[in-house]
Amino acid sequence: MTVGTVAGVRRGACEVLVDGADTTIHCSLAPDLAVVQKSAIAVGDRVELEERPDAEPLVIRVRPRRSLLSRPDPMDPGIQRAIAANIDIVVIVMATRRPTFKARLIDRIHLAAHQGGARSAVVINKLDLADDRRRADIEAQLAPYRDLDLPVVWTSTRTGAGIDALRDLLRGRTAALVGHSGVGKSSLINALRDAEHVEVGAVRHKDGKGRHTTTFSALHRLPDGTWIIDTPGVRAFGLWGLDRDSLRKGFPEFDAYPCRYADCAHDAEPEADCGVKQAVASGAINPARYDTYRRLLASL
Ligand SMILES: Nc1nc2c(ncn2[C@@H]2O[C@H](COP(=O)(O)OP(=O)(O)OP(=O)(O)O)[C@@H](O)[C@H]2O)c(=O)[nH]1
Ligand SMILES: [Mg+2]
Ligand SMILES: [Zn+2]
Repeated sequence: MTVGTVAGVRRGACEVLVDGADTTIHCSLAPDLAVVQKSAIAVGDRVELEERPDAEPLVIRVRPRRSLLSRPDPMDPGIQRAIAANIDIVVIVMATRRPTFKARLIDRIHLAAHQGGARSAVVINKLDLADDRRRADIEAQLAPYRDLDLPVVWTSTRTGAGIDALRDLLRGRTAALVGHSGVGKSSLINALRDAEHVEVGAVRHKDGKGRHTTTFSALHRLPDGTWIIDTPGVRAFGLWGLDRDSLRKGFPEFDAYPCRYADCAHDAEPEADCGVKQAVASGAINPARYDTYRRLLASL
């Protein structure tokens, strides 16, 4: 049987890197996979192929996944869209500026990674564009994530700063780079490979927003055996299958502050009854994290 790893997905088709091969081959999806392909097949999936004499190979089965990063389809939130499968670590990529740093996205992607069975790390790219004040401001916003033991790496693909540290962090693992358009995900892959391999696109001059240069996820292999999945920039990041329980697990720092009632939602309850609200008021819990928690709770 031929087995390989999905390196790219198109409508009704995908690119597969067959085990032991150096180049990908174009394959068609079996009809039962094609109809549900947004959730059924993703880059990183392990697939079984059926060779056909007069046609390209057919993907007949997707093997069970050990992890999956997914989100609701932005066009149709009732559909789960798989972003990357069988990943060890989700690298949440931000820029110091151009586009604007938004810590809130870290909460959401970290939660999605956790729900999907992967760890996460934060990369702050475009270090070269930040002065000392900007760096200190971002560092302060990163405090809650450092407390959660998320690795943080500052990088610049312009100066090469942090690239070796990132390579060390990812070595031997399968990673997916996720973040807003224009933060430099594809540029980081080029830097890690030490080659101009992936297309990158300039951010818009007037507002520093990305132009959505990468339109499909793609799997890249580094010389040291690390696998990296480049993904298209996200505008927002919805959470698939979020419930009260998984939300609670996403904010473990709240557990240190017991409330009067065990089922406290830390929302409309009076502050006198809510240890979490008191901890926010005293500064012991980061107010931005609490704000994200409340928004996510309201979205349930
Ligand atoms: N100053 C500076 N610019 C960078 C850095 N890294 C990337 N860029 C630039 O940022 C722009 C966007 O880079 P991309 O790598 O295309 O960003 P992306 O995250 O892949 O964007 P999408 O594919 O649209 O999601 C390009 O003009 C890059 O040259 C950096 O460390 N410093
Ligand atoms: Mg890109
Ligand atoms: Zn409470």
